[in-house]
Parts: sequence; structure tokens; C-alpha cells
Amino acid sequence: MLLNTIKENMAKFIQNNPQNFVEELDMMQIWDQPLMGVASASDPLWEKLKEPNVIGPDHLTPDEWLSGAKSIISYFLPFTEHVRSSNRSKGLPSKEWLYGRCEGEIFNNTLRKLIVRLIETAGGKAVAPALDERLTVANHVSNWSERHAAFIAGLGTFSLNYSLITNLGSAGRFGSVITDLEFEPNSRPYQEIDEYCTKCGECIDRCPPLAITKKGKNAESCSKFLDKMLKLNKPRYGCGKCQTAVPCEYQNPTLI
Ligand code: B12
Ligand code: SF4
Ligand code: SF4
Repeated sequence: MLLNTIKENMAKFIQNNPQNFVEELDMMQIWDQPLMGVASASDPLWEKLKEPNVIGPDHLTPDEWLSGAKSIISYFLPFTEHVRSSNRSKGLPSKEWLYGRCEGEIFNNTLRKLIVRLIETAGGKAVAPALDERLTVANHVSNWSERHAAFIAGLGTFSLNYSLITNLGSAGRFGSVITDLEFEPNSRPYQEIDEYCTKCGECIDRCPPLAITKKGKNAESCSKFLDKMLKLNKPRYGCGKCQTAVPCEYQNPTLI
């Protein structure tokens, strides 16, 4: 019941909230309707994420973020066709993508706060790790990974360039909220961590600093390129060439 209320409120928010529209770009809409999944806080995968070859011991479990945690609500916000198609050229990121990355994340934070508020109004406790002062990112690794939360909640799998591919593709952003209320978890319609990636290799040629190879993505080289983009486009940055003009841009390529 509460989950439906959350879904309905998210849908209305995406349609009506002014933060989802960019005035400077002719009221461009940033996000389309999201996908949502629920993971159980007692899923054994949360402990597995602490293994050094998965994320590492600093990654916090839901219970470490919120004592008594029962469920994790995870969602994927897909970029609109307008934002995605603008970034299909090669080379530098489009202006629309830069706004999508930066103004889009401001909207994403407001959406996280909306979910927290709805849960608290219903008498539950809720924490959005991305908004919590305990959140850290060190050496390109965070103590709360939105992608791994989405993987556990059944939303999609990793890929050659490490993007998480959902049934609405990879061009978008994730968010999550941990709560002590119990919701029915979603099943995971996959067995392998990269099952939705066909290994077509099309993202390899898209990457300006050649950070992607057949073996995976070099986070350092991607990060340096993003720093350059920040210098050129301050206060905005972004790239996302590996998520546009590729078969996994807006769909699950294994279902084509
Ligand atoms: C640090 C960071 C970066 C770093 C690199 C991170 C990395 N390792 O890839 C830099 C700065 C380079 C970066 C770049 C970008 N980022 Co970034 N970034 C983050 C951040 C803050 C933390 C990521 C993290 O800690 N990862 C942990 C490491 C360990 O993850 P990993 O290497 O991918 O994990 C591998 C292992 O776990 C392995 N594995 C091994 N064994 C097992 C076993 C199991 C069971 C599992 C599940 C996995 C597993 O599989 C994984 C993939 O190979 C997140 C936000 C957040 N807090 O989650 C956003 C985030 C990952 N970024 C995002 C985006 C959009 C981008 C960019 C496109 C930038 C842009 N907007 O233009 C680019 C390129 C994305 C790409 N191709 O991956 C999105 C992801 C969207 C998506 N579809 O995947 C996120 C989730 C932000 C968000 N709120 O949506 N990012
Ligand atoms: S472009 Fe192809 S290889 Fe690259 S992540 Fe998408 S499906 Fe995988
Ligand atoms: S975001 Fe850009 S630099 Fe980073 S891996 Fe994707 S294409 Fe390469």
C-alpha cells in the first residue's frame, strides 16, 4: 500500500516538479518515469559486498546505515530521449547531458527526500545514504554503491564498462532509501553479475580517453576526463558517451 503511494508520488513528481525541467534549455525535461525495485536488508549479498574484490570492507550494510533496517527501495531514473539523443555525437558531452548530470542530480536528491518524508509520515524510519553525512567516496569507491543496491533489488546487471544496465537501459542515474518498514523484495531475474551486457564492445570506441577495453573500464582515466570536462564546463561536468549511441542506451540489449 505505502509502496504504491510512493510510486504514485514519484510519478507525479517527475511530471510536475520544476526541478525536472531546465529553463535555460527551453524547459527541457531531464527524467522519464523511473523503474523501482525493493531489496531485503537480510539479503546475504550485502555482506558479500564487503569482500575486497567486490567493493570492500568499508561498504556499509543497510543495518549499519539504519539500525533495524528491513528494506531498501532502489530506483533508476532514465534520461529522456531529448537528453540521450543530444549526447550521441562523439567527443565532448552535450550541454543537455551536462545539465542532466548536474541539475538532474539535484532533482534526484529532492526525490530521495520525498521518499524519506513519505516513509516517516507513515511512521517508519528512513535513511538515504547519498544525503547522509556518513557518506564517503575514496579512490573512486563509495561506502554506499547505488548500482550494487539496484543490482540486489533486481533492477539490472553490470556491464563491460561497469554501467548498470536495466530494462530501460543504462543512460540514467540511481537512487535509494533504506527503511525499517518491511516491503516484499523483488526477485532478481538474472544469475550473472553482467548478464544484460552482450559484450558487443560498442562502448569501447565511444570513450574519448579510451578508458574502456575488452577487459573493463579504467576508473582513473575516466575520472581524469571528467575533471577536464569540469574545467571546460564549470560548474557542470559529465561525459556518458559510453551510455549513449550504444545498444544498452535505453533498453536491455539481451531482449532486442
Ligand atoms: C566513484 C564513482 C565514479 C568513478 C568510478 C566508479 C567505478 N568504480 O566505476 C568515476 C568518477 C570514474 C565515475 C564515472 C561515471 N559515473 Co559514477 N559514480 C561513482 C559513485 C560515487 C561510487 C561508485 C562506487 O563506489 N562503486 C564501487 C565500485 C567497487 O564499483 P564497481 O567497480 O562498478 O563494481 C564492480 C565489482 O563490484 C564487480 N563485482 C565483482 N564481484 C561481484 C559480485 C557481486 C555480487 C556484485 C553485485 C558485483 C561484483 O562488479 C562491478 C562492475 O564490474 C557512484 C554513486 C554511488 N554512491 O553509488 C556514481 C555512479 C556509479 N556513477 C554514475 C554515472 C552516471 C557516471 C558517469 C556516466 C558520469 C556522467 N554522469 O557523465 C561516468 C561513467 C560511468 C561508467 N561507465 O561506469 C551512476 C551510474 C549509472 C549507471 N547506469 O551505471 C552512479 C550510480 C551515480 C548515480 N547516482 O546514479 N563514477
Ligand atoms: S555497449 Fe555493448 S559491451 Fe558496452 S556495456 Fe553496452 S551492451 Fe555491454
Ligand atoms: S563516462 Fe566517458 S570517459 Fe568515462 S568511461 Fe564513459 S565514455 Fe569513457
